[in-house]
Amino acid sequence: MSNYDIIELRKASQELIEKFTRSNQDKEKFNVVIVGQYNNGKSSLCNALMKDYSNSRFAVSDKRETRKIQEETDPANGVTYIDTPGFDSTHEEDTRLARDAWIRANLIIFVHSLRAGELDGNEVDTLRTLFSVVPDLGKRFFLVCSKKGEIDADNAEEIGRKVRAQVMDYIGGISGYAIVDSNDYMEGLKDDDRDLVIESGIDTVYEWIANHRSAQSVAEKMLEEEKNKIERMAHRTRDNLDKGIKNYKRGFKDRRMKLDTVWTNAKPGISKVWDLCSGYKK
Ligand SMILES: Nc1nc2c(ncn2[C@@H]2O[C@H](COP(=O)(O)OP(=O)(O)OP(=O)(O)O)[C@@H](O)[C@H]2O)c(=O)[nH]1
Ligand SMILES: [Mg+2]
Repeated sequence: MSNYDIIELRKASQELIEKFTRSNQDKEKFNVVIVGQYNNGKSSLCNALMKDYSNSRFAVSDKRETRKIQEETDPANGVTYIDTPGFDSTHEEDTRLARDAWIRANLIIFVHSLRAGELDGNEVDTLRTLFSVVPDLGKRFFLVCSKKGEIDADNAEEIGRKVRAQVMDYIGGISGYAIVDSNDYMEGLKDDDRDLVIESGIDTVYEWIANHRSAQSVAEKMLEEEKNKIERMAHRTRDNLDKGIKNYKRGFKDRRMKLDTVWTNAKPGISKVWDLCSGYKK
């Protein structure tokens, strides 16, 4: 019992230390991970949030563009935006890379293009996986419906409502939602057009990030859960050891008492034999 417990405990503690060392690399960072189907406007959103009017810090293109994780920290607020490759079932390596980034997230922004209508199968699969992997997903999840300027306003509201309901179905509650247009936002900033900036909806995303700066990262949350598991394991092992020692002591006392009884019973006989032997010797 105890040997097995101790080996398991040592293994679990070692794994915890390794994970802690890895997650510690992000200790000073506040990571906002941008997730979504390719071409839905993830990199454009990152540029908008960085106020990069040249729209070039994160590469933007009409073809499948972001192939590896890119991260940039905004010196204005210390937020690091992590742009991930767009997922789909034919690019498994990209999907794996994107998932590596999830673990580092404090907050997750899921980008869906209004032009695509409702969520497709890949997006649904991703939401389901996110939900199964990321603790407290709803609390750190923001849904962005992008490319607002590309369809008429009523239609945008209608699609947005449906997509939001779909997301809620798959992951439960979500923490924030906005219909945005990153291009309009950058345009508005460049031209000093305050109305366009407000209409673009990007300020809602900023505010949400600012209001959630105390969010623990996924890695930290996972470590905390594992630490609690190991603590419970350690308590169980200690209790088992205590029980073992108690049983051993009780057994020792029983054996001692048995020996005393044997000795008491055998003593007269032994004395007799001793006396006989002594007589014989004389
Ligand atoms: N009108 C409009 N176009 C947008 C918006 N966001 C992105 N686009 C356009 O959509 C295309 C794809 O944008 P990206 O930002 O590169 O999309 P992505 O999700 O990063 O794509 P991948 O890196 O391939 O996964 C580009 O032509 C952008 O200019 C938006 O909010 N409004
Ligand atoms: Mg991209």
